[in-house]
This record gives sequence, structure tokens and C-alpha cells, in this order.
Amino acid sequence: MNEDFILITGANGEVGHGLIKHLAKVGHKKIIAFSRRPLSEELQPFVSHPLAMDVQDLAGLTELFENHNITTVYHLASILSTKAEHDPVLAHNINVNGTMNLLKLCAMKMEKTGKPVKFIYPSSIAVHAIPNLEVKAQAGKVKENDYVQSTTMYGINKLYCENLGRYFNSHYKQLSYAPDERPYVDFRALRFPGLISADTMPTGGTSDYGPEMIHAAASNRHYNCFVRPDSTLPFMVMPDAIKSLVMLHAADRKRLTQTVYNVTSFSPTAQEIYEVTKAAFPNADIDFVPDVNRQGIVDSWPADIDDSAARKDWDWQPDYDFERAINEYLIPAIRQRYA
Ligand code: AKB
Repeated sequence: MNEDFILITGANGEVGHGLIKHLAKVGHKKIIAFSRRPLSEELQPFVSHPLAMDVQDLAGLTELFENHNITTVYHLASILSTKAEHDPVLAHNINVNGTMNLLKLCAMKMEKTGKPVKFIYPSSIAVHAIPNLEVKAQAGKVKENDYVQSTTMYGINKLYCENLGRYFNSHYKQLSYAPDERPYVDFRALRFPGLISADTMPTGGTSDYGPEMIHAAASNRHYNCFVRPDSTLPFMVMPDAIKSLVMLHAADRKRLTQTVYNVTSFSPTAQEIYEVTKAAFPNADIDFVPDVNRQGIVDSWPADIDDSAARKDWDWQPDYDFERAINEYLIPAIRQRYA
């Protein structure tokens, strides 16, 4: 019971794959990782406890906390934006109730042991909604508190969970304890832009046109891009996403001036992603066939975000700009994957 465990939820997802491999590589041996489906065979050798579990299963989670000294939670489980629009109630149950279950157990652990659990929570650019394309063009680098009136179920869930985390971090049971005696969860959130991985394909997101275009070209599949060529979103490649999660985890709590941080790398248009894809895979068969509803969501998300607070408070800096991401990471790795 004394050994420290890392708990990873949503472990089968894209970020889970990258994070688990990274943590195992740097020597973490005590990792409990679960997804709703049994943990992917590829990941099983890297974790001590591969499980199939749902974040809505409070009894199962309680048992995990009772039987293991969980000191860090990477809470990755989430229904992404496109899927959440098809089943908003399921999204709420998983995205919100699942997060509440975990925060509650972390707070109870601190009440019992006096030791805080570090809770790393990936949020998203989806918390923002910009009213129209003119405002989006003028908005420039959007800060954490700008345009936070999300219009998607997923974005609303993320925003609420950020606030829940802030509550458990600073105000939990504020009427029962003096401010300096309050149990707390060491909650730290970052807002990811669209993510692109060479190893895995995203499922259920609205920024998926970026990775889908490149993977389809590399595997000789036709692709209908569901947004206009001029559509612009911030993106980041998976190695930088993992870097940001572990940097935020390692950051000195005294230096953290906010509970939620933007992180980003580059902001290409869909046309620019098309051009680099075509240059790498000249036979790529890609058409632009915008889907009016998904386009609406992409148009409402910022074209660029301001990550200066993360840079200042925990020295965040991405390793990959667009050029390096494409030429040194994505194209060589994706080529090899489909060779
Ligand atoms: C999605 O498209 O839903 C996600 C996100 C931007 O958080 N990739």
C-alpha cells in the first residue's frame, strides 16, 4: 500500500498511448491504466494494472483508491466534441460525472492521509466559442478567459470540470475547515488544441480533419475533408502533448498562478495541411466537402491561443513548429507505419 501509483483513465485513447509509453520509458512501474474496453494489448506490457473500467463506476474506482496509494491521476477519459453532439447525455455522464467521481475520491484520500493527489486534466480549445468569422479573424491569440461561452456539449463539460477542479483545489468544504487546513486536490489543467499523432487516429473529435487527412493519404485512402480550405485551428503533435502533460505534473506548485493553462504549437489552415500532405504523398486523393455543422464548430474555436502563462509559470515551450512537426515527426513516422 506504500508504493506510489499513477492512475490513467481513458488509457486506450491517443493521449493514453503516448503517455503510457513515455511514463514506462522514464521508469514508472506502478501504473494503473483503464479504459471502458480492455486495455490495448500493445499497452499491457507497460503498465502494472491493465483494467477495463468505466469512470462512471464509483464503486470500482473507490476500490482502486482503497487498495492502492494513488498519488497522481491523469484523467484522460472523455467523449470528444463530435461524438458528444450525437449523445449529449452520455457525454455529460462520462465527462462530468466521471470527473466528479475521481475528484471526490482524491479529496477523500487527502482527508484521510493528509497528502494531496496530483490531478492532471486535459481540457480543450472547445471551451471557447467565438461568435463569427470576422471576430475570429480579429481575435488573435485567445487567452484562457476570453470567449468562454462554449456552444458544444464537450466544451461545456470541459469548462465545468475545470471549475470543479478549481473548487477542489482551493475551496473544497470551505465552511468546514480553516483556509490553511482545507484538504485539497492538486488539480492542474491544460487546454489542448487539436492533436496529431503518427501512431494513432483520433475518434469522435472535430479537429480530426488534420490527422485524418494525413493518415488517409499515407494509407492510399480517399478523404473528404469536412471543413473549408481556409479553416484554421491550433494544433500540436503528440510528443509535445505528452511533454506538456508531464511538465505540468512536474511544475512547482508555488509557481502556478492559475489552475488552467493554454498550450499550443502551430496554427495551419486546412489548405496548408493539404499542401504538405500532397507534397509528401503526391497521389493523395483529397477533396474539400465541408459539413455545415462540423464547420460551424471549427469556425467557433479560436485560430490561435495565447500560451504565455504556461511559458512563464512552468517554462512550457513546444519542440515542434509546423515545419518540424511535418518533416521530422509526422511524415517519416506515418510513412513507416503504413509501409
Ligand atoms: C475535439 O475535436 O473534440 C478534440 C479537441 C479539440 O479537444 N480534438
